[in-house]
Amino acid sequence: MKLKQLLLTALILSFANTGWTQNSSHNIYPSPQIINLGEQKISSDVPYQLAGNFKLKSNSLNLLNELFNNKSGSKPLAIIINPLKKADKNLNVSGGFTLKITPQAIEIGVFDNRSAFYALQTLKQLKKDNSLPLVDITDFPDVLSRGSVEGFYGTPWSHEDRISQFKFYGALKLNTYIYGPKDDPYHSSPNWRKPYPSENAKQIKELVQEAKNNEVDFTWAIHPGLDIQWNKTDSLAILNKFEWMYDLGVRSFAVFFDDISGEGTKAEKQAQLLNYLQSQFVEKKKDVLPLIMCPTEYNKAWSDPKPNTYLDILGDKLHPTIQVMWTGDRVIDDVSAADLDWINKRIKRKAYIWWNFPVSDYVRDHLLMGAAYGLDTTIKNDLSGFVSNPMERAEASKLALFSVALYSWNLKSYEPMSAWHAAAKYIMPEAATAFQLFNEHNSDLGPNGHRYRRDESVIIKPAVESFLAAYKNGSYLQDLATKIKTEFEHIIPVSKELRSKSLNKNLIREIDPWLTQFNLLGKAGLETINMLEAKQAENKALAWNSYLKVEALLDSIHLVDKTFNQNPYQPGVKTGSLVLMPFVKTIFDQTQSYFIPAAANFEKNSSTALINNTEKLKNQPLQLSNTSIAISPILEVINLNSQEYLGIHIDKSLKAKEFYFNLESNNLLEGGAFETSVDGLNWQILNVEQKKGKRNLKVLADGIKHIRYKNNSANSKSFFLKEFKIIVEAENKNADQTVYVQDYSIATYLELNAKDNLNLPISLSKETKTISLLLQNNNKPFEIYQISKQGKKTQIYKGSENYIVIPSKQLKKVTAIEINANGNKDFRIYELLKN
Ligand code: 14T
Repeated sequence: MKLKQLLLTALILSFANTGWTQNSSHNIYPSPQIINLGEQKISSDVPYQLAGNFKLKSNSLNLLNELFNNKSGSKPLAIIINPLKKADKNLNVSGGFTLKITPQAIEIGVFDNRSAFYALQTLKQLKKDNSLPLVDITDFPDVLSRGSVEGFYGTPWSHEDRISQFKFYGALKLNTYIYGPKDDPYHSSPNWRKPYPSENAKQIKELVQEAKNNEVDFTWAIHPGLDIQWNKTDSLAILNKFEWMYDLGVRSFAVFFDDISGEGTKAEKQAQLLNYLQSQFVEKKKDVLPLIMCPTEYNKAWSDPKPNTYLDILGDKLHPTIQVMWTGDRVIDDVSAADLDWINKRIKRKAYIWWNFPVSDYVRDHLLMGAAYGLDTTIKNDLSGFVSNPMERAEASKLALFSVALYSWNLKSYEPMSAWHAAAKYIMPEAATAFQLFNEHNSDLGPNGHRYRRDESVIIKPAVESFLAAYKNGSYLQDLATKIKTEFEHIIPVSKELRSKSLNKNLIREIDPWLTQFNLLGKAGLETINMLEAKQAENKALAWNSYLKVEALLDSIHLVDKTFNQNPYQPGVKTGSLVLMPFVKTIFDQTQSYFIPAAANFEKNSSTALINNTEKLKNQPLQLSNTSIAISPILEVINLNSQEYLGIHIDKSLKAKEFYFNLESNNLLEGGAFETSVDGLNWQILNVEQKKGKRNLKVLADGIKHIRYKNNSANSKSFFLKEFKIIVEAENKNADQTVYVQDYSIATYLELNAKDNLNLPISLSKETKTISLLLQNNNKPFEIYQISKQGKKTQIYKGSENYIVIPSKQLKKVTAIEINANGNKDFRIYELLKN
């Protein structure tokens, strides 16, 4: 009856306070389950007097002391804290509480110290200008374990990062942190059997303490599956390691079996080990939380669907209190009710969600600052935990973790967009609007092997799309151009504003290369619109100057991409990659034909592509540069079945020079081979000597346009794709450079270098009315002369413009023109046109 009543109240209240009224009436994050906010306020600028039957721990007391003063004289406010009496099972969970502020007192009902801590965190958020509103709150988490799993590949978070996370979690009622960075050798192979060196041990001890201060359960995970032996020695090795961790204060443990192959993957053995740890460790210690395990088949796509296989075995054999992690239908996926239904039946318990967002270890050139959407809001009874695997950039990850806090505490009230906006304000109150704009254009991941994408630039996207569609059909939509221009104008100052105003210097350091890139994108975008406007006004010279500026900005963007964040996986710095960058590049490419009408269509026609005949790898992106083509590396083991292959086709304009591979394998060439082809039909075995699947070949035969690795054996072959790269150069590199000046392309140009004078042979027909020169001279003066048949040299131009038109009647019996750049090294001649 009580429960029913409560639910009814909740229902009524949630109707009474729906949508904006509720959101605007309070700013409590996460949103309380039941809140009744009064109009009246009381002062918090008073001392407090504790009463009731619950003894607060020091972390809660500290919080309380922060909230009130200890001035003598004013009348103290009674804070009455008692254990909850209600028999409501929702409320009687760790962290559940009631909080009532009346003019006389603050009454708090708690289940545990975490409840009190959370009630006080709520008070802290309610407090404004030294006053508290009258309020009646009943609050409890929908999901028992909420937080993060530091489970990514790449540089683990720093000590400082983690401390900062725990404070953030405490304030947002997140209670879980699972330690499992893939690149900590003491978490995984080779050192999982060994104790931490003393310096690390000391830090872990501190972390456990700081987690505790914030009511965060610090879970330490071990990843033994790469080389575990299923014997007594290794069971004891784990037990010992847990003992050491226990001595450092750890009271929660996990065992991860993800991303392994071979012996370690056996369900029975894994279950046996976990049950052993359950009986020999958890049950003996008595103060350790339920074990968590990450299965090898941790998502639906990777699991054997047949009955009585891996997941069912875990379901049957694992001790019922052991929690089992799950990422969803795929490695990176949204969370759906149907999926939970499927997995819960197999593991015979509620799945513990490992949400692979905003982890970016497979798209390391992108920041994942988008909204956290795709989370089902009806599944609170179907999951035992919800943790997010974040980016290696800890501070930037807080943006998504804020939403994870809101979602996992109160599923029904979760609204991704308003949570995302609230997150920007919460994390960067000093410059929330600028931060929001940055986040809006740094959301998508770009094409990736997991096929996981996110919306990006959603507000401006329709304008950009309509504009481009119309533009391609020859019409110019002025209003949209103006709108897009405004967006770019807003983008330009964002990086400066964030850098100067943000109090979170670590956050700025993490995103710094992207801030640089974002600023350049803004400038490039603005200049792109300037170019379009000049073109509309039929001012070719002005348009050309903008074109040069866009080109220079794109060069800078390219340079930033090649200079910063040079990790070996997805090196570089991408921003606005879904909408804004493609807009700039499309207009830039298309505008070439405006300057050189004869070259009507300069759309990219490169046929460089990934070649393969497997379903699994067909979305693997290529990394292209002027000098190389590479298959984007893949972290996981790749299995090529018999006759399957993987390689690169090279466009005809490119010449393959060198080939690099690193597939980290000992038996690559047993039944498998590298093959090359000119036509894609006839293949030749490429003779390679490889060492541990690694090698580079300096000289490739002429004419090769395809290179692949093919499994010619009857069995499947497995390897890692660490590197598969071809060094290329333009086929016509040795051609006369002056041809670039009259090749109908402004993608190519001639640079004068230190040469002062350039002599360009030229012949004019009767139809030629003018000659135009498309140059770049950075506003430095230069001269142009004409050379007649008799060798007579006369000056026809002196000045410093970039775009020069000379009427042909000024040119008499010309055989050549000569350009004198006066030592200006950056002088470029893009094109000489005869009209
Ligand atoms: F255990 C898991 F639930 C899990 O997600 N494991 C890893 C995780 O450490 C990593 O951060 C995440 C995102 O890349 O995906 C898992 O690792 C993978 C998954 C792959 F599909 C590594 C390579 C893959 F190809």
